[in-house]
Amino acid sequence: MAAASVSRVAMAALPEPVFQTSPGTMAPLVPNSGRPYNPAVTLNGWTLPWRMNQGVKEFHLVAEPVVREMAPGFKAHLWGYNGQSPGPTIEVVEGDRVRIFVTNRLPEHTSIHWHGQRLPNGMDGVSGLTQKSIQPGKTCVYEFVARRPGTFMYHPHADEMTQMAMGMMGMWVTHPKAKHPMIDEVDRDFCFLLNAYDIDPGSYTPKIMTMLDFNLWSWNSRIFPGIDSLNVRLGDKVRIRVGNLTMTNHPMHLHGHEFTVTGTDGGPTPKGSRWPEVTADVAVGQMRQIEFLADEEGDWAFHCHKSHHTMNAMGHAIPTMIGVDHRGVAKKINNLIPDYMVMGERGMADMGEMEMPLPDNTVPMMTGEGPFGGVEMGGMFSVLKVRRDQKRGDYKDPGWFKHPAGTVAYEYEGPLAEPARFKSEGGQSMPLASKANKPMEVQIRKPAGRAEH
Ligand SMILES: [Cu+2]
Repeated sequence: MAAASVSRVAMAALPEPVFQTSPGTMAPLVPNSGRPYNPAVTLNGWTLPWRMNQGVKEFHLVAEPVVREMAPGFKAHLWGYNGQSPGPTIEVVEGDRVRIFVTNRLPEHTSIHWHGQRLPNGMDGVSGLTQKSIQPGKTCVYEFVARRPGTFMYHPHADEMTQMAMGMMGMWVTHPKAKHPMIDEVDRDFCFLLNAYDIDPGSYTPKIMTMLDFNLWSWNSRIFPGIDSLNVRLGDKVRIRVGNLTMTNHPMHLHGHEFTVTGTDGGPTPKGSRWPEVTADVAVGQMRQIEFLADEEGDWAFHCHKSHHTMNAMGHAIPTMIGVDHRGVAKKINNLIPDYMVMGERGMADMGEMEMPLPDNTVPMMTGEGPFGGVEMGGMFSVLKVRRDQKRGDYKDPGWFKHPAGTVAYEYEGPLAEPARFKSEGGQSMPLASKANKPMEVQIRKPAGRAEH
């Protein structure tokens, strides 16, 4: 009866676009039409609902300017799809015929390339090469069969530098239609994209000309502590699909478990080719799908291993001040600039605690409060939470791990012996050349030519 009440005109029209305003992780979208599958969960994202039209899955993507909350208190003016950057994940089943309507509400033309898909050449989305670009206000239709299962991405192939620097991208998961010899069934299936922005503290719009020196390293346009944790049940088999659309590679590192790379955007990897890892490098334009058994309870860090990528906005042209005593100097500067703070003479950890006044729209460089104090992280960092009592299919944050008694690193309070190395002579396997043993004096010549010691 419900179907009969929908007019032919309505069925012939575009599927109504669905928009998402929340930056939270949406519950998995359980399919209510088409072939069944075990849905994926997009970290701080969502899956786009579809309409079945005579056996074809129809989606409607709207390319448009969006406001993305990258972390609480920090909003960025980006471009994306259907209210968010990245756009929604598209989930289909191997063999599905898919029709995607793409409406352009940007101030310039665009197109969408379906990264990694087998499709007719004219559906590949390369502006100028395989299609006319989609002009502002126009809608373009893409249609193809999702021929092989796997994880793919989508992004513009028109003024790509601008549009990707502004956040236009999304994920695509094609689930296998039947049991697949190289694709295991899993209990949890997460996906997210690695992306990066250059947004000056206090401003809202990314600098699109930046090539390498980005200041915000994000997962699905979120930065720590804005990235949701990955919450699983003890004993779950977990899959994480990570695509990289930044300008550099990201070695993704998981604590406490070993994983294997079970797929790339080229498809599932043969089982005989898999070996255990704790870090997998995801190069630019690549997807890596990792799998592991979550068999250790706890709050396990999961992050990019490039230490500058687990930081938020900072200047890089700051000299190293470790070991420099600022006392006295700071006092003099304070007389001139009352808000002046000494930075970095003991390392940069002080930055995590300091209450330095920040511009209105930004986040501290290193931040995050854990159960034991400051986490001193930012950017590409999250936590895998493995819990015995997490319910099947429950993705809610269970809070901090309650460590069994006697399993947390503790302070040694006994007497400290003098380190043996202070007493030994040398310690090198070969003696130093005699001249290197002499104390050295360094002459510093100032530009004026006056020599000082
Ligand atoms: Cu990185």
